[in-house]
Amino acid sequence: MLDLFSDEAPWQEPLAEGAVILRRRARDDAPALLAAIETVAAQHPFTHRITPGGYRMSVAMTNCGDVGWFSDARGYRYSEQDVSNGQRWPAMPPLFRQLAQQCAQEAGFSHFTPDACLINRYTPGAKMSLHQDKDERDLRQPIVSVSLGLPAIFQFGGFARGDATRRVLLEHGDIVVWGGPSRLRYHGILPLKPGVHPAAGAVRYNLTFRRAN
Ligand code: MD3
Ligand code: FE
Repeated sequence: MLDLFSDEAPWQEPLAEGAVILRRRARDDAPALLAAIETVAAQHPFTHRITPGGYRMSVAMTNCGDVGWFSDARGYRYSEQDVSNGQRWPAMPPLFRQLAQQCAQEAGFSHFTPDACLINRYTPGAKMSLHQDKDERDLRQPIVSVSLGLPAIFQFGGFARGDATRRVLLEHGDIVVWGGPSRLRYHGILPLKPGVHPAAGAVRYNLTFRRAN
């Protein structure tokens, strides 16, 4: 007999060629992921970077792994050091690497070994304008993104900035794997709505696992 009340998470939702949402895939790992974010942030606090155009980003960022992504007046790039203090980024927690690798595999990318994890923190009103991720050396490698805390409306478009966009709600525990042709799609996050999430508080976190070098 069909049990309508069974716990069926996680489930997969294909988005586009090479892109799939693993809904609630990180739900059970969320407490450990949030604790690991705290540990990373205790060593390398979240900061609001300045774009090459001179604007302060509304999203606060930190990193872990061999290299970290940031921007300043000189441009967008990966670096082995946090330029604000000259220190190396904290090592990527084994749970982070294992989860990203496992999810890439579930989405059909079997040799993904991330060397960078960008951690974004959104507070109400924070947003990320439409952009492409193309600072990584090998664009055949996917990006794995993990959403935690408050829900956000994710926008994804085509291969030119002006292409039509679709809106997708990303919620606590959702993981998206972006590879193949979808790797170069324009994407962004609409301004975060205020709220309080029981596990994360009044914020949204997004982890993106990347192969930068
Ligand atoms: C589609 N972060 O850090 S995650 C980013 O929620 C970024 O913080 C957003 O875009 C966030 O660069 C979106 C979903 C995502 C991540 C990487 C992608 C979608 C992507 C790379 C290519 C295409
Ligand atoms: Fe991005």
